Amino acid sequence: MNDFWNLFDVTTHDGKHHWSFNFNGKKIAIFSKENNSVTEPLLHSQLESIRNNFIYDKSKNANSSDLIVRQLYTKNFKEFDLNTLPKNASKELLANIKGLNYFSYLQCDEGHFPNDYGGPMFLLPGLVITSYISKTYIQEPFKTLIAQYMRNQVNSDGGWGLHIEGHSTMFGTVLQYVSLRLLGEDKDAPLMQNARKWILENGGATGIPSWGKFYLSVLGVYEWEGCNSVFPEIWLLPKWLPIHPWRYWCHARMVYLPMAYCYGLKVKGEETTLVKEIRNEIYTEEYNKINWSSARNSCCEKDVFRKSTSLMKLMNKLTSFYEKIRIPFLRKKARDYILSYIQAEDIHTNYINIGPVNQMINSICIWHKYGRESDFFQKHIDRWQDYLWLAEDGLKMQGYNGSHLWDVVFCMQAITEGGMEKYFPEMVKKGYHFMDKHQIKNNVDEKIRFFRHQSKGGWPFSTVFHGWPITDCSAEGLKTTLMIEETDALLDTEKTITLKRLYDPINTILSFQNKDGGWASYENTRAPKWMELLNPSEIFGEIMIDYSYVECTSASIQGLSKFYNTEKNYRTTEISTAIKNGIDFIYSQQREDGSWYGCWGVCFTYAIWFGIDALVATKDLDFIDKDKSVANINKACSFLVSKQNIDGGWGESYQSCVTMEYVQHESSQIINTAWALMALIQADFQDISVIQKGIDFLISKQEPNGDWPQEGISGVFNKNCMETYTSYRNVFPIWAISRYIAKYQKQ
Ligand code: LAN
Repeated sequence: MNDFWNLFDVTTHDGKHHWSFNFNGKKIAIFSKENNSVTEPLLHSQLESIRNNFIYDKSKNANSSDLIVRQLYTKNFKEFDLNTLPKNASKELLANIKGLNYFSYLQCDEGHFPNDYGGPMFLLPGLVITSYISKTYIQEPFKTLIAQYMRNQVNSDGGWGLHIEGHSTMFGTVLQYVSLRLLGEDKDAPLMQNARKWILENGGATGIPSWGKFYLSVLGVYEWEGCNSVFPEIWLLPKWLPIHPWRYWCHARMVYLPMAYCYGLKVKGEETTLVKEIRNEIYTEEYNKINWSSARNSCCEKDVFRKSTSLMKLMNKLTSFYEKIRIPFLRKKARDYILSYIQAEDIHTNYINIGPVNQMINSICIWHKYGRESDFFQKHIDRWQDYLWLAEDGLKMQGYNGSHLWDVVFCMQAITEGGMEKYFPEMVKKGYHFMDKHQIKNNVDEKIRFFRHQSKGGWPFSTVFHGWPITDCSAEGLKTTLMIEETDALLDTEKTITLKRLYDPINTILSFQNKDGGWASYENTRAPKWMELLNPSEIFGEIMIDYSYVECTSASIQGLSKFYNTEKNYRTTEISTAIKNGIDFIYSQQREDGSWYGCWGVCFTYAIWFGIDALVATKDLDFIDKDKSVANINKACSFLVSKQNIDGGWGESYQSCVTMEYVQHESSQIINTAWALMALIQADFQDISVIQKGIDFLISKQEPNGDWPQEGISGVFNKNCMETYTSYRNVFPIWAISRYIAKYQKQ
């Protein structure tokens, strides 16, 4: 551990985390709402020293361990007083108490667990480019810490991947290269020379995927003519057309929305000397000689995940033809509409926006329309910090504004399943309070005009301020509330999430169900699957519509069935029909070999845990075909057992997500092991030795203070991009052991 980081202080406020640190006795406030700037200019030598304290060796593990926040939060760490436990306490109970005692220190006063939610490498460049064109200069020491993160995450071949563990791609490499240049890096520094070599040897920046072409065009180091059209008028098409964007997956919709604004106006920053220099550094030919229209469809082989389809090519031809004859009146109408949409999203999300990509592109639009000094733009800048996170590898941008609610609901379930609330009642109180505060209380304004699903009663992934409800977060919220209320961790007067407030999530969850019986992520599926043929991104799979997912469906079924078993007087018939159809969807997604493919975690072990939990939770309901469920559960167990390693653990590589076939990790992984165990224990798997070996593996990996080490990356989106879930290394081993204790060691 690094003493330097002891100089940092963290305070949390309003569900957000603020950082400040002392340097040589000077208090330097960073990311603080009250004071968004550095109080004293830093000397070159001080910056050098900061940089030296953030040297990270990626070759051991690309995933940093979130040491800074953990070191800060455990400053006054004390071991749990084991004398308060029964003399014959099992080793599993002791491990769990140790694990929870450590984890309790990571819970902040608001009840959540601030942690690193990084992973993707294409987010921070969005911030650097936006700040550059809008002349929102990034102050020190942020600038140094951002550059340091990029430096730390370079691959050994000189390039950067789509995410921290990924192989080098044109997208990752050009974006980091350009960002580092904007942050002041010399083009002749060895890091930059290597990166440039990578870029030029792989065909140059004309081969950057379309999202990269977009960012480079806005910066002015690529020409808009070299981009396929993102024509704003698409928003004026009749809504019944399957290609109308209101039908897209909300993340795709909310990213292509501001992109269309920028494309329509060919938004571009000032042509500075640096911009002109970069133009001469990243291409294999002279900038002025590049054939932009042929560059439109070029994409570096190392980046391609989904090849452009014939339908997409046809569409591109039509839209580039339209671009030549575009009708000014329609363009203006579309642009005005898009702007009103962006501003509605700003209001709905308190300027946080649905994700890190639309936050930056919306900022560009708002800057372009209203200017740098405008209140609207300043409100955006205020929110940039919500996406930033500092760990021992530097300052990074997260995939979301945090995973607050998600961590809380899992932790609460991990505690209550094993009866651990009697040892950690305060943790449960704080967690429950967080869930209470962050349940979404109202629908958004102009819900129909802006195609928003109902929100009331749902739960978000992060905070109520973000406010987009998610199917499984809502269901986990409902289930967790009921689980906590069944324990005696709360006095009756503390049970503030009243039954009536649970009717709202029931309504919302029921309304989220798709025709195929499954649940998608944020909304219903709104367009046919063939829309995926029009996925323009090259690098992501399944982004066009919101599909039904095993994970979201399982969580929704579990939430509904928990409620169904508790309260029989509310929409009982609809709930049972929804559960039945949901289970049919789960059956339909199970592969011949008994497994399920995971879309949001790495990978099969994650989805099998969800699949089995849904089948077990419902198999005894009188409208479910018990024999079928049991047979399917057994098949899934056999699959899991066939993947267990000799050391008792399970380990899956993120390549499982990409290839859609189970790929063993080179070593057993704590998180995969915990998921596999939770599934097997829930399934009542008969060969206890399989389970015992897994539990022993988890315990053997636990560190003396109760933490577990950070291993490989464990989250994913759109099949190809990975995401770090730092709390998982604590929550899941604890939960697996809790489940074990509840099953085999009931006191
Ligand atoms: C997330 C994070 C949470 C995740 C779960 C709740 C775990 C999942 O069960 C449903 C899908 C959801 C909500 C999800 C969807 C995609 C997100 C929002 C992310 C993985 C976090 C980051 C990612 C987002 C799309 C990143 C930006 C990239 C784009 C392609 C726009």
